[in-house]
Amino acid sequence: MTSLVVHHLGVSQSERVVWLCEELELAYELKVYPRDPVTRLAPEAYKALHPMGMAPVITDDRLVLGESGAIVDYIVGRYGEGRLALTPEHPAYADYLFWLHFANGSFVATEMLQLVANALGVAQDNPGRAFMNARSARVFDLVEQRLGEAAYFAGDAFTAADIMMVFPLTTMRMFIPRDLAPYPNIRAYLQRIGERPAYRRAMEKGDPAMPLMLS
Ligand SMILES: N[C@@H](CCC(=O)N[C@@H](CS)C(=O)NCC(=O)O)C(=O)O
Repeated sequence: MTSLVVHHLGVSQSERVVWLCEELELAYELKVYPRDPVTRLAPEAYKALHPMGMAPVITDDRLVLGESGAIVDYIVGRYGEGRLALTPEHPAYADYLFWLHFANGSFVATEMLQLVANALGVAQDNPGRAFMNARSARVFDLVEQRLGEAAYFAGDAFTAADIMMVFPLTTMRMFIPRDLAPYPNIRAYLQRIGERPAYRRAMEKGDPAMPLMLS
């Protein structure tokens, strides 16, 4: 057993960390925190874990670490033994880095604009909507194109870049709906993801009541 503890907030991007640990078959401890039933935000016990009070958070001995990308890099680097990451010598290294960072740097960030606009009641004919919709369409078009070129984001092999990219393609659509009908490559990719035993195990452990947004 490692000293690694994954603190998973229900229906959130910390599902990635549970999934990563399952893919690597790590001996980790999972603590699940349901969202506050009224605010739908993280409960006080979760907020107390890290100064940012957001999911995901891991603890590892005396370390407390937040931020999805940092956590994924940490676990892959510390416990991956070379699995699920590409090194600078690999021909697809730049693709690996691009998608690993695109997931939160551009994809989640773009979709969050829509979430905030909806929460603020921004009118559908507000000119800002056209900007947001165009940016969101560019994201989905780019992802669709990539999945027409390669089975996984970094090429032939499943990597941590996929673990970062799947959350905005799946669970995030519960908060910001997006019809995947125009995106056959994304739909085929999500079917492949859904066949991974580690993905199934992670979702069953972290969010057993949550529908899997694989189509
Ligand atoms: N960039 C951060 C974003 C974290 C984030 O926004 N987490 C959401 C869950 S998807 C959260 O904690 N929401 C509940 C809250 O803010 O109380 C990361 O990737 O770790």
